[in-house]
Amino acid sequence: MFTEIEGDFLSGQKISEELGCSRTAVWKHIEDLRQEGYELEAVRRKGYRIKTIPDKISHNEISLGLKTETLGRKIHFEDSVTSTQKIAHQLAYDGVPEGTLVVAEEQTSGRGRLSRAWYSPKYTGVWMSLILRPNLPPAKAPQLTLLTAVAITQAIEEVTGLRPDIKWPNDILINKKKTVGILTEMQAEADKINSVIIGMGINVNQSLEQFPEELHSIATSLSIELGEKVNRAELIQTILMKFENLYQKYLQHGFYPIKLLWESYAISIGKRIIARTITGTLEGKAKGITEDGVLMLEDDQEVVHYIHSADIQIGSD
Ligand code: BTX
Repeated sequence: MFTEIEGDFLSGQKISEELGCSRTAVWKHIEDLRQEGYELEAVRRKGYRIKTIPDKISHNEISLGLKTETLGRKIHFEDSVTSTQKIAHQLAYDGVPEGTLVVAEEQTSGRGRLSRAWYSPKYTGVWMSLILRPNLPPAKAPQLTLLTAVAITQAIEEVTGLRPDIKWPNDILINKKKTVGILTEMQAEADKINSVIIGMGINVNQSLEQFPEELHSIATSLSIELGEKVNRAELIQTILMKFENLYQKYLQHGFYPIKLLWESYAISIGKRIIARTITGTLEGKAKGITEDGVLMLEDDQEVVHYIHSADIQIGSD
């Protein structure tokens, strides 16, 4: 009915009469459309009008014009999944080649670290998992989180002109608000990685109202910061290009060149921070990262602590 009326108002009464359903059912369907990314205007006595239709991406849009050698050469694309990580784990276990990418328009149970939830609404973000098979010991896998952060930051800069900051280890912030989350998981034996699965969640085209209330003060999207919509397929292609470039450098020359780039985007270094780890909370100055990507925190007694995993809160300089 909305297609036929071509952008004009359609009253709830008319929809309910024509479809033979209640006004409540109409309202529910309208809410479903909103969830799917349609922007609808509701005006009293006039009804509903579709303002914008969702901007979908497709397998073709991602692969056409992609210039990488291995990353994203095989793409597993889905409209809706529980979590791209879950699918990627199964594919990795089944033996798919390095560079295989799982992309979804929506995740119904996207996840962050420590089983936290990652909000991944339809048609608005980039929710994807990349499968790598580096010939490395498992202890090196966290370096790939930092490499991923650099690749995504460079891609955001190139596509939007925005200047993101990286907060150790896995957040990318714009104007101090979380725009990207990275989740690195692996399948490994004691001394050998079988596969690393890198989950990337990027808020691209959400408006502030499309975030749940509890994220309003801590999260943002590229379009909120830029003031215009961003082409998600182009962003994915650019991330894959940057990633491949850095990954080749990393495999050839080790972590050092990546570390330098990472430091150039890091927001926490030199600042007072609070690090919440599983075993307790530490406070002090962030000195930098080691050659392995481990965070060095110097406390007020000038003791340096090496932090492998934590949530970081940034204080003053
Ligand atoms: P994290 O544990 O650092 O962050 C999770 C926290 O971030 C949540 O507890 C919440 O406070 C906040 N949060 C949740 N959703 C969002 C959002 N959309 N934007 C900003 N903040 C949010 C970060 O974990 C790692 C996230 C990885 C997500 C990708 S998406 C593709 C792949 N599949 C999957 O299930 N996870 C990864």
